Amino acid sequence: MAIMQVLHFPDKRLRNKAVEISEFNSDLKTLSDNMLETMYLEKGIGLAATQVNVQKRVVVIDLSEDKDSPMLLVNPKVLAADGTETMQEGCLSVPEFYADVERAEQIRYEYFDLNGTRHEDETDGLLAVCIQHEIDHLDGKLFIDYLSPLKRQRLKKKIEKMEKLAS
Ligand code: K1U
Ligand code: ZN
Repeated sequence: MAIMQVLHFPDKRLRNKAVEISEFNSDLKTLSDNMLETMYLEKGIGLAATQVNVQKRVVVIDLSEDKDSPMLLVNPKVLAADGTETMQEGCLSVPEFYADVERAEQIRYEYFDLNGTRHEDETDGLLAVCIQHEIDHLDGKLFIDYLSPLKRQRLKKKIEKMEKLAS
């Protein structure tokens, strides 16, 4: 397995739109293993392929305390959404920044597994938020896009300050 480099905002490659997987082969298994290892090392609960500069619709998630319940979602899609809820979100591509985001509370979603088998399920809470956050990544969208112009301006200043300190 290999650790992949996670792209950080404002890297333009985070705005690429990922394409659907059509071949369920050993390359997909290698990609998902590498993404899981990277997500665990970075201490995230999710990771989308776009964040590691792979433009394919692949997402990994593990919400378990012991990090022993990995989920792989290939070509994930929200089929139906109900209600709204606001939760504080973070992002491995926007380190050290957290903000409240309003999303659908409950979702029905579909995805494919490594064998190309289709699954359909319903969920809410953190998993629903995480799936929506990761699908946004596959569409080139970041959680900070939901912020008010004032909050985005503050974030931009914070990042510029951090970049100055690092240089
Ligand atoms: O996609 C990513 O950047 C991963 C992201 C997923 C996510 C976290 C919180 C809400 C929605 C989506 C993270 O894992 S950020 C890491 C983090 O700060 C965190 C870890 C555990 C619980 C909550 C946040
Ligand atoms: Zn993210």
